[in-house]
Amino acid sequence: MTLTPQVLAQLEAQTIELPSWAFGNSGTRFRVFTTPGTPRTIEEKIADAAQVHAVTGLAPSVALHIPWDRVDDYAALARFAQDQGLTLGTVNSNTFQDEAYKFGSLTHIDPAVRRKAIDHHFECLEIMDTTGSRDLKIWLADGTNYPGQGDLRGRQDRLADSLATIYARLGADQRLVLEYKFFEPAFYHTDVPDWGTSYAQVTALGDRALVCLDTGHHAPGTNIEFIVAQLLRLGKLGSFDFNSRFYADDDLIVGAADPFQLFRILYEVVRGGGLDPDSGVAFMLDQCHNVEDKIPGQIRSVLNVQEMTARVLSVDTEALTRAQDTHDVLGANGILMDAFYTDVRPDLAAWRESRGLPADPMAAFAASGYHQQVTRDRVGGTQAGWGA
Ligand code: LRH
Ligand code: MN
Ligand code: MN
Repeated sequence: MTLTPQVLAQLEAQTIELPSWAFGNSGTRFRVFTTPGTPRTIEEKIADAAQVHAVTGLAPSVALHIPWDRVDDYAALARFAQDQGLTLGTVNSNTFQDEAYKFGSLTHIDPAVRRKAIDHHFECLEIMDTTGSRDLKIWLADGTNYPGQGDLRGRQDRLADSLATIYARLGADQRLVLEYKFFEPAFYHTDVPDWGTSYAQVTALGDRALVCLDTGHHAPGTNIEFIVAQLLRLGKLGSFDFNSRFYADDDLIVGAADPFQLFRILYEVVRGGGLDPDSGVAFMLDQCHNVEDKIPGQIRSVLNVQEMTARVLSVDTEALTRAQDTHDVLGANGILMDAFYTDVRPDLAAWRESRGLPADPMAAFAASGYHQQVTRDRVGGTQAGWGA
């Protein structure tokens, strides 16, 4: 075994939250391909998420996106999730698909539109009160397309006001996490484009406001692991939206495009204490599966995160520190690369089996017949939300 009992104990505590929208149909602006067996309701999305947890033991909670997952009775939904062995996690607000928000939501010049956007966040907080969710995640599409279109400074000020109003409504155990994204759908400027802006805004709010880092939301070449290190150092890393990208906000399977980047990010997470259960750092996926099967896509994703975490935990940190302190440049780099190139999969398979989980979760799901069953049972899937 390469993985020591201490490493396995740390891995045992790791959980990764699944996005409800990963189970629905989604697409690009060119086409949404439908898939037989796609969930028609949030309950069916939760049932699919339960399959991921059943074969991996890694994903005990599901994030909701409102209004995509709006229901009449959230207490009943929470009970439904519980019966499936899951809890309802982060609640994501959505102010990017309503006609009223064409020129902004929390930053809008018109107080009536800002009020509508704030009220939507109050609805999300009420849902969280019922479901027991801890985190309200805010991502804004707000921004402009042309220089001069809006007053950058005024928009920041209005954002600060709106966020303060929402923050004032948080329950004692609730948190607000503010996600940034450098462009899209706005192309000239985005009101929360980077970690610095998110950090400045949440720091003004208080201790229970933190930054959400979506790994797909940076310019090419950005050193994301540095941002992770800095936010952990500042005590302001609230959560991750994991996914991977080649070009823009591709929302592909985490660790697929650049496994080494995922390793480097997770190295800084571990180094900064972000894996400790009391660190408050939430691991989530934010992905869509447009051409591949969705449940296996999510299984592969959580396994990718676990495998890369295991490799990071096998870094010989003592030797690395020694090499760093003595300016042994190639030695230090070699120690990190040794861990990156370590194949932990056989160890993880054996460990899974020892805990009553399938050695090969992908194969176990394929053999379960679940996909064939839901394909027979479900006719006419709903979209994940992008077109809904
Ligand atoms: C925005 C984003 C944000 C949304 C999700 C569907 O690009 O990453 O987290 O809520 O996609
Ligand atoms: Mn995201
Ligand atoms: Mn995104």
